[in-house]
Amino acid sequence: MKVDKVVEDIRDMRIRGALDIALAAADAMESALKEPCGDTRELIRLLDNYGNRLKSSRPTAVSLPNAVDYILRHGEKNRDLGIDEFREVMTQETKKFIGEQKKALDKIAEIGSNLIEEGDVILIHCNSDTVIALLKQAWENKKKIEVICTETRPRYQGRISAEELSEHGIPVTLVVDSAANYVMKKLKVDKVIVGGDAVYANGDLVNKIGTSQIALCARELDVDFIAAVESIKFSSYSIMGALAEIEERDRQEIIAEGELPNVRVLNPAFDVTHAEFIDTIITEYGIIPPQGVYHILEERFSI
Ligand code: RUB
Repeated sequence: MKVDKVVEDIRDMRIRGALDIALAAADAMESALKEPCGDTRELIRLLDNYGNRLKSSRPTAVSLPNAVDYILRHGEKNRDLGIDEFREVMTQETKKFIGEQKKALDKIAEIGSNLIEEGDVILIHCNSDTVIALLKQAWENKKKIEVICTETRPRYQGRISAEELSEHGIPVTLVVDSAANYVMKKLKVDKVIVGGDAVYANGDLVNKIGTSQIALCARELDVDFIAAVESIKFSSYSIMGALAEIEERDRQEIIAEGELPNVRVLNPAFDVTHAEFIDTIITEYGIIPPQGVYHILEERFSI
């Protein structure tokens, strides 16, 4: 069954990155709509159950519960339809949702590429589809940029970014995470651009572990720190004080099994960069300061 496979793929990070996780969950919910069920109520119960399983596959990216809840809300709205019509309407809604997320990514790439200046040296962290799309767009717009990728231990998503960008012809330098401060000075970095897994109503950004240290260095060196984030990653839960759970992953991602048995190994996968360190957030609605997140939440989720 597709939902089980997607849950497993998200948990084991074969599907990763906040946007892809949301798209895969929506796609799995869409295929669940085809499952045999006696009536609409039964199908809604099944969707609820699948939705909960999908939501618990990885804890941090808010795009995942946002995507599932979007579909479940539409399920509730259409609960009085007969089963055939319900399947049809919900399939269309889910496809529309997926289409909108892809459009949001393109829009951010377009808006973000306008922010890039000729000759910019840009440091990125981890592997964000949104950031990669933005940089490729800037390159296609004939801006001669250079990109520094941190390798992003322990899972080395920075290598994926380096490969994707270099295959596109963009000059790329790969550095260890702890070189961020050094290279920002040495290679005269103009901008840091990162993606996001969650953005709180106060503008704080949750992203791959190490992001907040890079933001501190950027502030110290007066380098622009920019987040490129679709609004599906904005957390309405944060208004009620429910912050994202920071995933802690297995120690064996850092150290071989049996090594240093008496040492505690902590492997957090994400951290929080406070709004005061973020200069700009690029969303599909345009460029906003971190303080603008609340207003988009207000409009999008009618809080
Ligand atoms: C990925 C990560 C990415 C965001 C944004 O972490 O932190 O920066 O998810 O990515 P992981 P995108 O590899 O642990 O999932 O822009 O693709 O949504």
